[in-house]
Amino acid sequence: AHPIHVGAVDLGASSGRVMVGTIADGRIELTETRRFANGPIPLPGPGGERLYWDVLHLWDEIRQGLLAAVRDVGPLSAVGIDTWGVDYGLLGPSGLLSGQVSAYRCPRTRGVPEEVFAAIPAPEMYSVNGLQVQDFNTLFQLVAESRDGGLPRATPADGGVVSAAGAGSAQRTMLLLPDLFTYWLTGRPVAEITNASTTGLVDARERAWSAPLLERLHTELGVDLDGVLPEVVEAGTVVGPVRRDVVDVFDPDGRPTPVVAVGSHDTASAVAAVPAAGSDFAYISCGTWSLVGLELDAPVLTEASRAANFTNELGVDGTVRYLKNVMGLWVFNEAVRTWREQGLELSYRELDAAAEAADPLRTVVDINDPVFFNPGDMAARIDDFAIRTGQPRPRSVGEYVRCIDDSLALAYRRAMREASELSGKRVGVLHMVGGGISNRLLCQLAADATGLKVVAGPAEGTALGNIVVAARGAGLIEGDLTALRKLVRNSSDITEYAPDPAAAAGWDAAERQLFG
Ligand code: LFR
Repeated sequence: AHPIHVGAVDLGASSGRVMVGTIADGRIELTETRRFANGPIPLPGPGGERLYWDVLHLWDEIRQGLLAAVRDVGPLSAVGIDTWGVDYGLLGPSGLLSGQVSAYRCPRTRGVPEEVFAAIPAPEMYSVNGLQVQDFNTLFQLVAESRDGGLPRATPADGGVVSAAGAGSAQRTMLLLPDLFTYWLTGRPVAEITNASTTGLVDARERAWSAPLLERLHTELGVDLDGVLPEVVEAGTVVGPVRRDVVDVFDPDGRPTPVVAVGSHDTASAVAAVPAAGSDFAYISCGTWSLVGLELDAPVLTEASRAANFTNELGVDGTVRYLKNVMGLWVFNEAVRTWREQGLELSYRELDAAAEAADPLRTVVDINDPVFFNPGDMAARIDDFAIRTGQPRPRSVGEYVRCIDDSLALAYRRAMREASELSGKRVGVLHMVGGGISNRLLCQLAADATGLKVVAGPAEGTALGNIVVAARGAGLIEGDLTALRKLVRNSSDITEYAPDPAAAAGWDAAERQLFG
């Protein structure tokens, strides 16, 4: 049989890439055809700084990457796109992008959740959408957007007439970023469910927009989303052929390549690629964020789950991703960025070696503390945290990195235990996927802190999860999630880490000291 080439566009908050997965002889070989930097761009705004994505640049990189794929590797039999969650573009009545695309760390949503919950109580909301509360959830962004005038606001008092020009929000279409790029490629607007589930507007049980929630948003907050949200599709749906006048990408028969709505939330693609054989696994998707959790058949919508801020995001093939956002390597990346600005040029390898040599658990912070959310000097914030909690400040770059790694592992330990308790699911093994697994110390610490065997790999989990779902959606391969995972496993470098039983007491003590 001829090898099958599948294009995967995978955009992260700090970098993007276009990959080709070549499927042959029961395994997938990856070729990267383009890699580029990404990051939020600050602009001055009313009351402070705003953060935006340069989507036109991203779009151009996607086009170049896909053209390079066909040119350098071969015709593509399918294409899938995934990005981080929650962010979106709005189309105007003619289908053109209207306005800029805000980045999820933009402070415009500060205070918005509180305002929303004053009108729609948080427990009521969680019982429907099962979503963790983060300022950046699309729902909160839309409230901020309508306040800024980007989404015309309908007040109940004026009967839904929203502006002098009469351009109501009904004339906007909201497309999450992967759906926006898919729209530009195919001309068809859809909302792929895994990413739609990060908006806060989806009924987690029904896997559809929640009509009652939309109604409440309209009547209580004047945010009218009637007609704004596109048709929901499950992951694996062929959205349509690529428009060759837009990007000349074609399959081996010379026909335009089908674009498949894959698990378009990057975390959904990463979880689809967890190379688990059984079902008693937990996972950590390690990138800018660490997403820590379990795969379930049904959402957990209990009050205890809400109080612990666990999320029920939706996965491929009817699954639920029951997980917690842990601040992740963002803190490390920002620390390194600051050190480089200060003239300190150290490679990741040197930094990891220095962390490995440092004393364990000397300084530990609550890595999920909001002080670590915004861009900036992380070492200074660690110092503040240490002083505030009566701990010694790190004395060297190695000690700072060790503090970040130890603190991440401690957060993994807590999230893992909570996920298991709240869902009632027993966990036997911990899979780690994503670029962060190149940090071997972090993998070992995750094993030690959780007491679980860690199976690390693949590093390119998101791209592989994208590729297998795209390939199956286009009818190129068959099989359930277990079969797809086997294909991923056959294609990946996997490293196992055994927990060190002697380490357990130290983690108990660190947790007690920090969290009581
Ligand atoms: C990871 C991720 C997380 C989401 C955050 C913001 O890249 O998609 O799952 O909570 O980014 O979208």
